[in-house]
Amino acid sequence: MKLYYNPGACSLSPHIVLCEAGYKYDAEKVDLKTKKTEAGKDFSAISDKGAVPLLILDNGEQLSEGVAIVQYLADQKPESNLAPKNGTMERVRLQEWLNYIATELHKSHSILFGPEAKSTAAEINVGKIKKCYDYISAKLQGKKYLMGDQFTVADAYLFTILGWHKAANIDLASWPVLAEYHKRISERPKVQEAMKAEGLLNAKAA
Ligand SMILES: N[C@@H](CCC(=O)N[C@@H](CS)C(=O)NCC(=O)O)C(=O)O
Repeated sequence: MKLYYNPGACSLSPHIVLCEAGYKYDAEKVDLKTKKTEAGKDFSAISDKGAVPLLILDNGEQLSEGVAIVQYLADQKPESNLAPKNGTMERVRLQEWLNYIATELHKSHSILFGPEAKSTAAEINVGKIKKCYDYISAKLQGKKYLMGDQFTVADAYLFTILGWHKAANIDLASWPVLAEYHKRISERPKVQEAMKAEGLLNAKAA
């Protein structure tokens, strides 16, 4: 299995899941501006979306979309307890979180990384991100993880996106529940392993 990633980008979420579930995997860095991989390949020729994360399965099949990738990885290793069993209400609750993070939180950041970062639209999106922080913070009150006591793929995803607060010029300290949650997850050994593999541990966060 091989993960195409960019350090600290949304591909960190499946990278964490690969480590948490104990997969043996390869990883190749992609420069999202030049679309070149670290091995010098043209990433646009590999991925028709030109976006990370992209997972290449052992049979050569490609899997894109972070939310699909993390659930696939969790389901192949049910003993890792990274996702409740398919068909249960708990699984639907997990999907409810994954979809919220993807559509409301993750994508509100995209404009902040492009040429419109200083636009009014970007400012509006920062407001949306803050509203998401309010909502998630209230839901996380008194809980260790999004689904309760069990770390799941939704936490890998939320941790990754919360790591972008500086790019949104937001001080996470204004949401103490989120700041503690982010710190708690950052200390997990497998999260550290994924971050180290991406060269993030001694670098300044985005
Ligand atoms: N819908 C995709 C979005 C992936 C995405 O936005 N990837 C970003 C990095 S966080 C990317 O590769 N952007 C480069 C580009 O679109 O040119 C998913 O959720 O996996």
